[in-house]
Amino acid sequence: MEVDCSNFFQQLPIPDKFNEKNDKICAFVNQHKEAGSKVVLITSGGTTVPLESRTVRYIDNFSQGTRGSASAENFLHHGYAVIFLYRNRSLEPFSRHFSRLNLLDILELADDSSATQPIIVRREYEGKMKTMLLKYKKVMKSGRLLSIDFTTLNEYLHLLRASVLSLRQIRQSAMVYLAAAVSDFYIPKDQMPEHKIQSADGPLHFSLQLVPKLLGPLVMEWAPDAYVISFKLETDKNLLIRKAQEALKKYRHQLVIANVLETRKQTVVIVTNENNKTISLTNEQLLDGVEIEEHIVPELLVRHQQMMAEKCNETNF
Ligand code: 9Z3
Repeated sequence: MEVDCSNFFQQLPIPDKFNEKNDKICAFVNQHKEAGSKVVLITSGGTTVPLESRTVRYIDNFSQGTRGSASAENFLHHGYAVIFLYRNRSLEPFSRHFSRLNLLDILELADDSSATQPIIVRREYEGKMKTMLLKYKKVMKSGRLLSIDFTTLNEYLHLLRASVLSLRQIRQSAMVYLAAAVSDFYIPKDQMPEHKIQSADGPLHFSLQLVPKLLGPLVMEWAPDAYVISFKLETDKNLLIRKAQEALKKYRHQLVIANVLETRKQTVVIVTNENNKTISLTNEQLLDGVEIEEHIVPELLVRHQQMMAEKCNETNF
């Protein structure tokens, strides 16, 4: 569906703390523009779609933010500055390695309650904790990670547009990596009840409107020089590559990463106008804790570098 994007945004209420978050994004991009760094915007996790203005109920999705947070660590490792636009309470880089653990089970009280360090990390977690803490502190000290959270679709869309518009100024040094699972459907503000829907009124019927595809304006208007990567998710593997190719043709961005829900941690296909490249982990690699993002990100760096070199040659010519 073709959209008049500015009309669509006009009816999306400005979310709480938007200006504060936007200021942080702009300051971050300015800082890295001066440093001449490459900056990637990573979107991660799922969006909620509220059913009431004073929200009690909402529609959500499966995404945990593994793809986004693991990719963020790999981009940081390769020297990129990262704007991590993530769903509140989904996985975040570095801390994600402890997300399945209860914090209180990681810590221990010292035998001697008067010890100078009364709380200690349990021995079995010490090694991993130290490794991640070192990486995290180093990244934060270098100022290369900015994490900005969203919950609703509305918040996500406003923050996405603000981040991409801000990246426009660094032109081809910007990459946009759209790993978030964003709802395709929503209830416009003027069709949403204000108060909690009453079960006493009987079965619930509501109709959801289509969210316009914003990849078009993102690529053509918001940051036309950026290297843009979208994701295509399907549950039917027979549809996957065709749908990814169609998206590439329609939105004219650089690359689509195609994945099937159940196998997304083991196999992805990198789809470009030139060819398709499958990246897969063996079962042994998976058991050894290898993550597919360790292989995806280096592929993207090479392609981004190539595009930057080509654009640079065009300008010199
Ligand atoms: C993805 O396909 C991501 O790889 C996943 C990662 C969301 C599957 P997790 O967060 O999962 O690690 O649990 N993201 C994009 C999904 C999406 O909604 N794509 C739209 C589509 O397929 C287009 S932008 O139509």
